[in-house]
Amino acid sequence: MSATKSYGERAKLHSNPTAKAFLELMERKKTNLSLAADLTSKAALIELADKVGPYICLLKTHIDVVEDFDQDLVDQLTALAKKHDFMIFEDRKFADIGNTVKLQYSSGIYKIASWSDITNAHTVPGEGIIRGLRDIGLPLNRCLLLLAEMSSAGTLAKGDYTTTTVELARKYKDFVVGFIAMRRYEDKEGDDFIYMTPGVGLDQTTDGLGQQWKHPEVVVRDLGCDVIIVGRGIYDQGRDPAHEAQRYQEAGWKAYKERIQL
Ligand code: 5FU
Repeated sequence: MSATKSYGERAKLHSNPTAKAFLELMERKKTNLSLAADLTSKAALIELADKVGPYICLLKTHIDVVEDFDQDLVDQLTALAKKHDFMIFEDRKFADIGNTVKLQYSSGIYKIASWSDITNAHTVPGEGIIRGLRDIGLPLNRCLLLLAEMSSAGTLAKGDYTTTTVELARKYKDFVVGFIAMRRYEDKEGDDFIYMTPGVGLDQTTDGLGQQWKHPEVVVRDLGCDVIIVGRGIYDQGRDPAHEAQRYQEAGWKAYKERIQL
């Protein structure tokens, strides 16, 4: 069961090079925290990534909310990823047919495939979306998460939709390394998916717009997820991002240690 193995043990066994490198990074840096950096200014995003960088394994971006986006932002984020030892995940949530997502992933203003180690996709269109993204991403050593569930109230991603999404991930294991999910699913022989979970908060439970925040203990220890994705809990006005990130790093790591019973 991958839930009770350490990230380091899982890294040794993993067949996907990017997932392997990511699991090694978490073990080395002792963090399973991803920052959801939903800021609209380039300077603010860079400043936040630099402050929080020491505590995270993954910087999650929504690059299309940045008002003054340019290639220099990408260069600076990539440099910070090297400086602080984290990976980058553009939370693009692709959702179109294979041919269109190939263009959206490789081209346009953002050229996501050229800089984002990990991205994600809905499975609404069927398996063509995975094949399209894989054509672009695999030669660049990128990898994909599928949205098997969402954190928001009333989400339609549940039941058979989730089950079929997991089956699709198994079919394209060379590129699909995990899920956006609210809990860990039962492993089948040979599975080792990475479970990343948004909707995590230490201090609040809702934002009044459908977001639902759970405690890291529940998410990692009790529900078996691997990575906690935290945004406003770290950078909301009045908070000290480095201090909050450290709190979340400690809480996430403690919950993980309890899970693997070290
Ligand atoms: F796929 C999902 C999801 O189901 N829920 C989410 O909240 C993604 N998210 C993202 O995680 C969302 O787009 C934000 O970027 C982030 C959560 O930020 P918060 O400020 O911690 O609520």
